[in-house]
Amino acid sequence: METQDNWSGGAGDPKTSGGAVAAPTVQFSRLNVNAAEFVPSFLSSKPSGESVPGPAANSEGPPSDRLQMDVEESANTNVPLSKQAEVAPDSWEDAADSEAITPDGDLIDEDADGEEIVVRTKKKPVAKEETKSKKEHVNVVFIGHVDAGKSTIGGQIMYLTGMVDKRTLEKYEREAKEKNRETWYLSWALDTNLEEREKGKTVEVGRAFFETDVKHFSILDAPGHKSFVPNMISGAAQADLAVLVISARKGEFETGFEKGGQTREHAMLVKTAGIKYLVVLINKMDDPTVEWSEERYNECKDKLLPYLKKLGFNPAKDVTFMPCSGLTGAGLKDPVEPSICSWYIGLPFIPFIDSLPSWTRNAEGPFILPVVDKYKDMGTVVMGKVESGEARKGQSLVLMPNKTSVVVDQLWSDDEEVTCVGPCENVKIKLKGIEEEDVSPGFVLCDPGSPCKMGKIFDAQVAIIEHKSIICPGYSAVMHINCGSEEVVVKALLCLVDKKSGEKSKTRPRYVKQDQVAIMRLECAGVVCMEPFKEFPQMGRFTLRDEGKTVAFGKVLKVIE
Ligand SMILES: Nc1nc2c(ncn2[C@@H]2O[C@H](COP(=O)(O)OP(=O)(O)OP(=O)(O)O)[C@@H](O)[C@H]2O)c(=O)[nH]1
Ligand SMILES: [Mg+2]
Repeated sequence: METQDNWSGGAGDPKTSGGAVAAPTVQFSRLNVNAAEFVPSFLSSKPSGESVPGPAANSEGPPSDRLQMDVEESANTNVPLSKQAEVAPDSWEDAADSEAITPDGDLIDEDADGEEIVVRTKKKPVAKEETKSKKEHVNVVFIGHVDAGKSTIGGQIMYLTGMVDKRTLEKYEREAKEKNRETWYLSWALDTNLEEREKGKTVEVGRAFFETDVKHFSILDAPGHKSFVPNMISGAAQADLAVLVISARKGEFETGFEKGGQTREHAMLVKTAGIKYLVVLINKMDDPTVEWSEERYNECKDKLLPYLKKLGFNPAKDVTFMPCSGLTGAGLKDPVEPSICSWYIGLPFIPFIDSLPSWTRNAEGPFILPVVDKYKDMGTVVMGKVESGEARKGQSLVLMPNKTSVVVDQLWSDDEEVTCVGPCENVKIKLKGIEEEDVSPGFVLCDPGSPCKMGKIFDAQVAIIEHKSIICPGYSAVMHINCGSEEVVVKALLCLVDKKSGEKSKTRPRYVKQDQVAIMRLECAGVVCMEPFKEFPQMGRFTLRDEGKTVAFGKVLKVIE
């Protein structure tokens, strides 16, 4: 019997702590309550009895029907997962940074390996008749190799939770058919531009949201194609939870996981982005080459696990595997029919992510919003995920690194207009006092009382993961830090760090190579918003990419100037 292999094996509602028999109720958003079950024509014309009956294959009522999950068999979570994660062995970065040596021989106190965000000044202006989102916000990024089914799963979830109605899907299906891409119609809910629909490939991170009784989930649908990894990185930078989508179809799992496939790079990039929890959806289980085979599921799982472990994910606590079909919807909202799949008894995907414990929300800290994107709409609108603090209509903020003073004119949390936004929310903010041309992704909207740090030259601990030749001073690459990117040059190599013991070499290395960790001084082409990792992990970790490949990842130890 395959149970949900989740962290600590329990998927019980963390809020019902200690309760051995927790039965949380998940209520979906009441949008489109009347949406009828939609069965695409190309699926309904298939011979019956097959495992491909249409999106809401396993739901008996309309998509937004009340969903009740009895988690009795897996509700043994007595320790909050967030606590468990704290004690989980972490990646190289925690082991190898206890003391960093500056070129002057100074010791940088780097012994705090926690991921806690430093709380600075308290600031909470009072506003009357405030409108703000009341639910807990969770940002979920879908990652994985090209064509694994990320957008299809995203679209299916939108349908199952009543966010996309039957008529829209029928329209997508008709239009997709005209483009000879009929099986792609579900992905159209997230692949919205022409190029994406014509080629059947996501280019920009798609955004959508759905709600349950207690949580508001933002979907970030990342592109799988290797040309768009930079977009994927900015999606990962905004996420709290990553969902690695794997195609179980014969040949596809192999291509996606072999060298060159994006499965490995994506998993590594979300780990580098600081995401601690991973749900691995083994998708396309309905495919004729799979037919819900437990053997194939286990094969995929067993091959992936050692790699995920190597990245620093603890299989017992940080990773949960589950089978599904994005195309039919099986395993997403409702349990898969036992006649189709009798061996998996864990929770389906949506109830499972709904049952996860809360993510840290730092509402008290200063406002910080790294800008992911911007556009013009009768003013300058910036988009991104609030990392900490709150912002209200009329509030004065500063946009770093240019220190431009701006005033909040209008705010949206996902698509809903509000007067106040808070941590973890995916927001749009219209600003007064700045032109759209003067904002770039990677800028950070801050509280004027405690703006984020910025710099051009900094020391960092860098792990080289893939590079054929040696890296010497003068080497340049593109650094992706939070939502921005900038060209950087290695100014000096300061010391090597032993990966196991964390010990630093007494002499300066002449070069570094693959699989080594070094402390180096880097210089950016322009001024970049960054914070020492120790003080604000989300703004202190970065990736170096060169010639379309992720070469290294690192963390900022000290901003020099
Ligand atoms: N049989 C089957 N096909 C699926 C399933 N999920 C997705 N597909 C098909 O796989 C193809 C790719 O799906 P997408 O959702 O566009 O894949 P993606 O991961 O978003 O791809 P990129 O955005 O290019 O990275 C489409 O033809 C889908 O119909 C599934 O569960 N079963
Ligand atoms: Mg896609």
